[in-house]
Amino acid sequence: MNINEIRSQFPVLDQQVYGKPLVYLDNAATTQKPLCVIDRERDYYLHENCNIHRGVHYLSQQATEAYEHARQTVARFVNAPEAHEIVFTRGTTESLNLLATSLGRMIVESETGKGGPHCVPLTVLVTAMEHHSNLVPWQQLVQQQGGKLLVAPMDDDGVLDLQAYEERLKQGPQIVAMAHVSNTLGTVNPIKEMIRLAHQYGALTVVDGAQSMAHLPIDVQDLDCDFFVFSGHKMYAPMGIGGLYGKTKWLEQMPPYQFGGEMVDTVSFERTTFNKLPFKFEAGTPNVGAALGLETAIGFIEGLDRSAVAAHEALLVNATLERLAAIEGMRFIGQAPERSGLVSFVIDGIHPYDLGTIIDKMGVAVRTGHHCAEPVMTRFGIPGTVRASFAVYNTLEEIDVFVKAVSRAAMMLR
Ligand code: 7TS
Repeated sequence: MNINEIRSQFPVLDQQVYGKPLVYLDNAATTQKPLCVIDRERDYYLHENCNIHRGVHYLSQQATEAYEHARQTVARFVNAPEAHEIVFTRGTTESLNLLATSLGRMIVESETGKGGPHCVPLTVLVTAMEHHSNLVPWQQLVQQQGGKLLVAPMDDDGVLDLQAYEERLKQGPQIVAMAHVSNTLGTVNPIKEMIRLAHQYGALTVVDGAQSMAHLPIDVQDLDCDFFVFSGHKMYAPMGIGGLYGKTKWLEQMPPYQFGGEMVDTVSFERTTFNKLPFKFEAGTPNVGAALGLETAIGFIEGLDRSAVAAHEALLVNATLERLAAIEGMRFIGQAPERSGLVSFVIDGIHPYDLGTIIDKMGVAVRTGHHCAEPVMTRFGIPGTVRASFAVYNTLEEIDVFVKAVSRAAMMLR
């Protein structure tokens, strides 16, 4: 893999901040975008912009075709059997809110009989390492409903306790929502086994793939998950686009999430019937340009040697762990043997925010804080971590700059 050639496709990396070369290690928050993605979106607005699915005229038809082609590309990328099983959303958060609302209603209605007077309390199982996006929507759903949120714990290394997970499954959750990769710990969860177990106990499974899509091959049929959600902007695509995969049999039964144009079939003042999949879940004008950018980003990822990328990212993680370990008071948060793409840590006696602020002045961009996973911080008894997260364009030289910056900052703050 020629990293310099790859870096040349990301002009944003080639700049100085505070007079220092930028070292961008905040890729779990959002990756940078290659020129091909930027150009694709620009081209759309230069030549193709039009609202879709509604027009008989040339531009509208072209844009509709391109948008639906992007859907097919996403379906192929995650090995979904049907393109209509991919619903475009703004990203992971919107996908999860859609599911909490719509899937929650589907289960309640199917268990009580439509319009029945009694609500069946919903039970949802999540893991202890969820991002707030895969926790709060489920928590709010069960709370509104008098139901229960169950949490599968993890050990001190940030590894999920599979036995405790199975114990929770015995309490009969209807839905299990799990991070594929933790955004704070880097843990890769054994989701295939978790999905198998969940199904054995009759639960539906939702996989939060926000941190995995760019790093790991995804095959929703092999995983047999019921739903898989993701954000484009964490996989070299524009912001404002993402999606969800769902098995047809569930998407067919689920009620719409938002109402308006596009998602309807016929409308009168008395009654509305809804459009077929996936349009039933895509109310209003979608972000067409970003969807085309997402398709191009998938092409960018597929154009790389994915096993070489994984090896490169593992090299960056291992080098970071090894070099940071020499710093006095270093404590890594998340030491799972199966990990991906990031390193989180605290240094005794130093607030992560202070450290992040100082190394920012040295040109190094990392994230500090709770990373929208406050319960993880509570679990480890810390206010937050410093997190360095990697993408294909990061180099060992950048790791060196980062480790030296951390080391200097730690000396200054002691
Ligand atoms: N789930 C996980 C595992 C995430 O890492 C994130 C974003 C989300 C859900 C939400 O994704 P969104 O695209 O809808 O915002 N994670 C982070 C992060 O780690 N730093 O900034 C955003």
